Amino acid sequence: MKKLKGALIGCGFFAENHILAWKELRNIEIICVCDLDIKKANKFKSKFNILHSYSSIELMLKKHKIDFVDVVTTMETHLNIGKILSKYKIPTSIQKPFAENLSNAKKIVSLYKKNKTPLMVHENFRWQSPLLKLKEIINKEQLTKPHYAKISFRHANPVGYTNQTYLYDLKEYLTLDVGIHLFDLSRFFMGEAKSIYTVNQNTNNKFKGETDFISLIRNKNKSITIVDASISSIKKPDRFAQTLVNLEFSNGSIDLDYNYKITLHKNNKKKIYNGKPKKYKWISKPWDQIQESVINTHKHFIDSLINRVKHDTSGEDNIKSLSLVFNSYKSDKLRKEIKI
Ligand code: NAD
Ligand code: 89Y
Repeated sequence: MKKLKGALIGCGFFAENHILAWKELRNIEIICVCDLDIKKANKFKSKFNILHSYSSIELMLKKHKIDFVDVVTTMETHLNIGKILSKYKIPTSIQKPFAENLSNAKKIVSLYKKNKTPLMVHENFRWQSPLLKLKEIINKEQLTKPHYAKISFRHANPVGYTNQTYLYDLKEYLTLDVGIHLFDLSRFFMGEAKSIYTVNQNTNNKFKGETDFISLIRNKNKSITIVDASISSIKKPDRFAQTLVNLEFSNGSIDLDYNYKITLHKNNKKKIYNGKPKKYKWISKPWDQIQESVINTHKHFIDSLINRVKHDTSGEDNIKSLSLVFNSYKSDKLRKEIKI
């Protein structure tokens, strides 16, 4: 089978997970890497045995025939990068947060639409093994009519931000950085939202933005989701980077607890499952479930390209999660429930 040739843009902290995950897929070869800082691109090229490194995206695209691009840069760069890649009609996977405001996200989507080019947001939490397992059990056990969800990401492990120091200065921090994943999970399990009410808090003065938030979402199917997150939740063992979930339906309930333990309650019985991520040599705690999900997310990106179907987390789809994020900030600011 002919390998698809890809390029990776942005050789920073999280890109190491992206490249190691690409190496797990047999039908892929990442032939180029690009970073504005050529020293970083060169170092990345030698560390991961890549053929070419660049500091200019346009130059890279002019010199090579590239089937897809994986963008692992921060949100404020996405519109400019999207303008270039969509002009060259290169199918693109782009990291979250998709953009720093809704207007830029919509501009990126319309550029790709105009150029008939596939665009996926690398929204990886729904591709984590424990969450995929939850979804699989819900479908298999036919849990129906959801009425309640609680989706929680609380920890106090500095590793959740010390590698990403750009987060300290954001006026809007945790909802944009992590809430985006959790709102996407609410949509994944409970369907689309109708409104949101949020209270933000700052419990760590290293950060300009909120470090904790609680959101209440009314969903179109009349169910309610509570989403909460914190970087100041002290527990032993620490919970980073595990998303904990409780879901209730008309005929049962299911919980994803610490250490990937899943408990199903149905027909007056309790059944225990294990949602552990798969093991790979380069994956380790506490990032394991995030690292493994990068492989699953890449696979979804490539499979959808090959089968010419729209990605589950296409740019268009991600605007719905992003809209929850910005309406969440609006709700906290105005102290009122905001219609979506
Ligand atoms: P980083 O700052 O370490 O790396 C980004 C790199 O992109 C930098 O080296 C920068 O020079 C380069 N860059 C910026 N603009 C560029 C351009 N126009 N052309 C080429 N290179 C360019 O950032 P990071 O911590 O690796 O985060 C990248 C993204 O990944 C962020 O959006 C972050 O939120 C996301 N992230 C996602 C997860 C997840 O689980 N999905 C986890 C961590 C980080
Ligand atoms: O940036 C965040 C993300 O997207 O997943 C985990 C993280 O790296 C820190 O909480």
